[in-house]
Amino acid sequence: KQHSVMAAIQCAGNRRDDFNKQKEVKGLTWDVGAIGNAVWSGPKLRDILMWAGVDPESPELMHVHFEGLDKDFEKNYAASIPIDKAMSPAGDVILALQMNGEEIPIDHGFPVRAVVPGVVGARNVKWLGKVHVSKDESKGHWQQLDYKGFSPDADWRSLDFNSAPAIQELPVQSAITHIKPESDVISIKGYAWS
Ligand SMILES: Nc1nc2c(c(=O)[nH]1)N[C@H]1C(S)=C(S)[C@@H](COP(=O)(O)O)O[C@H]1N2
Ligand SMILES: [Mo]
Repeated sequence: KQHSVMAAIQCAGNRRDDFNKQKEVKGLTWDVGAIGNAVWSGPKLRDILMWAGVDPESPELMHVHFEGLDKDFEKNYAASIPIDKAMSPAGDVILALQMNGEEIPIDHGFPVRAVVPGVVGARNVKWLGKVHVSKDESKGHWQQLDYKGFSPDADWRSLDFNSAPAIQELPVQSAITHIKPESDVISIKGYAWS
């Protein structure tokens, strides 16, 4: 059964340039644009996993893994999400076959993309090649050695990545994208996301 969900997908690095003004952080210096909204359509991940016989109550099955067909660090891109997010009866995680009612553009994950609304971009795996369920979290580079949250007093030069959990959900975000003075008013545009 096909479902549609509108989801803004945001990179954890969105507004990193603003962070840099407070304290130096590492990574591409994104301004406010590392976020994008679309309507995604495809089967629910929950339905696929139930069809495949996955028992949501099994203590052996804690994380759903996604593997992309692309490689970096000589390994396929890999990430995982907690099973509760994937299997919740109210769940909205889908294996998208369409974006805005058309084939997904290649840059955004053609032919299949895992869309995990509310969860950081890095877990919304594009060019999806494989899904599996495991007791452990993904060992992928971007799950273990990047995209983790640290306290403000941490210094990126001396981070112990094993000491922090992988980012899944993100805090509320908002930004102003346009400020245009008109005759007697100022027109302002922006976005807010939670
Ligand atoms: N297979 C695969 N999926 C991926 C990535 C990747 O490198 N490979 N990058 C992730 C990251 S870090 C982000 S922020 C989003 C970006 O999605 P977009 O290109 O549709 O904006 O894709 C995610 N999914
Ligand atoms: Mo990202």
